[in-house]
Amino acid sequence: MSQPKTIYLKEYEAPAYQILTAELTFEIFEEHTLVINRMTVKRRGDVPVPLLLDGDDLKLLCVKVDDVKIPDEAYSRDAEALTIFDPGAEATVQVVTKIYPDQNTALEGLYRSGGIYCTQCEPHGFRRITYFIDRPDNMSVFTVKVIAEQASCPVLLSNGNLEEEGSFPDGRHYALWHDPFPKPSYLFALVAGDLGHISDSFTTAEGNTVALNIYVDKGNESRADHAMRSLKASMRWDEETYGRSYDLSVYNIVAVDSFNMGAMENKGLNVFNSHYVLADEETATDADFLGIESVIAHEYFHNWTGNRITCRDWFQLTLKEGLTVFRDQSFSADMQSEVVQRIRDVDMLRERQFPEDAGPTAHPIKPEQYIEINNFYTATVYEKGSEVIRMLNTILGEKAWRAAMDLYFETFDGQAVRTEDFLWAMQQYSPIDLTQFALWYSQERTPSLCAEHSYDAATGRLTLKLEQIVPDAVDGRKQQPYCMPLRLALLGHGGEELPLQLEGDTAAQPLLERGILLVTREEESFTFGGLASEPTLSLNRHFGAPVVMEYPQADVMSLMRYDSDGFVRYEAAQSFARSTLEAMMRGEAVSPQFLQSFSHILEDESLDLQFKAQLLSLPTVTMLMQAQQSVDVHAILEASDALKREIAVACEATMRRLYEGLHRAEHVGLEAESIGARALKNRLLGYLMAQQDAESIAAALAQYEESRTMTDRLAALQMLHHGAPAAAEAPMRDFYARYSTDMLVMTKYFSVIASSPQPDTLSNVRAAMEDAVFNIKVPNLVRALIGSFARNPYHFHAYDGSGYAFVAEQIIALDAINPMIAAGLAGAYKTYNRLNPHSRAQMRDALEKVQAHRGISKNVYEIVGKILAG
Ligand code: HT7
Ligand code: ZN
Repeated sequence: MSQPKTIYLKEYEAPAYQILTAELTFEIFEEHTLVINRMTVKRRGDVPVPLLLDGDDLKLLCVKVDDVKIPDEAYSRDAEALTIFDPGAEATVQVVTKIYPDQNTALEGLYRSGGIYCTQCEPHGFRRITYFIDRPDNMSVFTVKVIAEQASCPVLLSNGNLEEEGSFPDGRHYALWHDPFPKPSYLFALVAGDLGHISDSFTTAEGNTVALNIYVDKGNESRADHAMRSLKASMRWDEETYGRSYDLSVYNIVAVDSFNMGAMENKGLNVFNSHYVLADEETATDADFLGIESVIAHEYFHNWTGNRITCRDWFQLTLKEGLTVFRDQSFSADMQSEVVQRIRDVDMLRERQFPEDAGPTAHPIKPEQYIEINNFYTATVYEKGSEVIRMLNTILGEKAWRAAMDLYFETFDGQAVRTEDFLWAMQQYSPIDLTQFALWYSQERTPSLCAEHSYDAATGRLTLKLEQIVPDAVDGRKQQPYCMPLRLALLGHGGEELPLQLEGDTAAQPLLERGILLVTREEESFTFGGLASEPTLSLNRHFGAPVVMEYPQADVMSLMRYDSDGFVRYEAAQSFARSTLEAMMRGEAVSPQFLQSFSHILEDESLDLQFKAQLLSLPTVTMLMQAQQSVDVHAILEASDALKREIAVACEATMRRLYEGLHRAEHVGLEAESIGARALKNRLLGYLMAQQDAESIAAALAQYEESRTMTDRLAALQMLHHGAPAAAEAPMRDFYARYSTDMLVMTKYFSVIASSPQPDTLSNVRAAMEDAVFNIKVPNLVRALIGSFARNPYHFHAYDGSGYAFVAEQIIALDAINPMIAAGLAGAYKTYNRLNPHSRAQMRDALEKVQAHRGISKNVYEIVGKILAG
């Protein structure tokens, strides 16, 4: 392909025109859709300039200015835009385009999913519907008329409020929607089809009634109840926590099966991947239920952080995404257990974002350049973005945070703004100058914070030395030390928190009374006095700073047992397990202290069950890879499997007793205790199954057969298929027979197949691709089968290179169908630069085949190019 264009933040210019209003008529026919788009446009400056309207893959039928068809020489067209040379200072511009939703497999713009017409416009989908100033700093008031056949499309939806509906004598009907809030085109949405729905209502704090509707495929209505409950809880939470109420009289959600991501926050008409709407105990796991609660909340919270206040340009994406992830994480922490949620969020950050930050596609949460913006909906922009917001929240403290957020909402409501505007609002209430803090927006890669302490018994003083290791940027640029809040405590022998008596310049530490040190320099020391004996240091509590904490002196055994900060307890357990695995990789035996600490947790009856299940988990392969200079996946896998077996042998009797006690019929609900019981029980069964003994296999088979929840059934199925494939044959057949008509459940079946360590996994994946249920055009199925395989460390990294070659082959095939999904899959190769030489050479071969393929999309081009250059 020809060299794709790079877009730079520094080259930003406001558009020359604004589209004040857009009246759109969609005439939906079986084979195509006509889009009549009538815009009022206003030039910003005094001098005549061309009006540039973005367009992609459109068939243009007509252009009019002020209701008169314009001659060919008054405009020009290329693959990306329609340019009208001089429409005047104010004009009505009308364009008519013809589009083909059925042929749209990229799922951007207007497409058809399982018979339902729906749209996805963020970031650049609207230009695949009509010519428009398709950028977020152009905000317009939309009025939308949808016309379609009544029989096949009884439901016609768009943004805002329904103004009018009616029918025509030819069997067609229409609906007219008006959204009074000016919005960018990426928030536009349209849905048409034959859908069932559930309805409810919500009364806002201001006393307005909002109609709530969730549209789903007919027959699935009862599976939307949890989503509705989550929506109402989110609406109440945003009122109570941020004083933000909903602003239209209707909130519609539509679930579709083919969707590129989780969901989309279109104003008043969210479109969701059905995975994040549909759930019941028979078909959804506990993780699915939690995922629905969190994604429903996320999209709802965007109404204020994203829609009412939007981004000036796509470089500002974290302005809405980082902030909204922070808001949804806080909501989930309030709905569930705070520490369990924090551990989940940190796990996810370290599992997905840290490797991204360590690899060749690392970028700041606010990137400065891109080729394809779709490649920047990343864990960095979202999850690290949320951690940066969390640090601001920590620095300000709850009261000042709320005041600063109020100021942000009041000042920028109705505008398209930058991260600098957000930081301005924060600065007004911040106890510190945020200039250095702003580096978190412009620098990439994860810093390490190395801690060392010394205690002087004679003076009762402890000195803590901190050193920030800030890696260079991907392009070799030197980066500066950060300003970060470090939560800490000094613990006495019984785990009690001792007073923090900092000596020296305490004025520079305004957050100390809240147990927070501000770390700002590359190297610094802090001395604490008044300590009768040497305390245990508890550092980076609650994971308040998103860093790799290196503290070799940490007293992990005490921290695991006594720390009052649940996150540090978890961190100590993980760190002990990690050093044990590293020792095993060096050929050492498992230390008795590790096994003792493990059984101490196992037998602690005071622990919350979900938290206990987390404390008993081992670091993932991805986490262990991060600590290796030259990654050897197979050594990690061998050590991990061996440690699981050793733990199982050492703790077998206790594990069996606890398992039996937890495997009770009454544990079916969604309350924390039942979720915890399932989490712990399945963690224990996982260890027991590592022995591959008859008793454990029988227990897993019994669990599969008796299970009344998908959580238990799926856990048993996975353990059997991965650990005892012969015993798993009947359950696998049974599962397929039960659920083969349910696409969402089949994604679980495909994931089980693709994530197996068994030697026949690749051939099973190839066979599954031929299964009648599999459809390469449905992203959920691709992610479940091919995506799970690409994350399967045993087979993706197969010694003979077959895993790398298979995924490359799939990327090429998928790229012709859906470039966004293909580029997502290419992310699996991000470990390239850190692999051992043998694997690296195999990976290079696979990636070069992708790169050399003719007609590769710019999505895949950008990712693969960066990986190979890294
Ligand atoms: N704001 C949305 C991001 C998005 C997206 C969603 C669905 C399909 C394609 C998409 N491209 C970008 C989702 C969110 O963060 O809430
Ligand atoms: Zn979002």
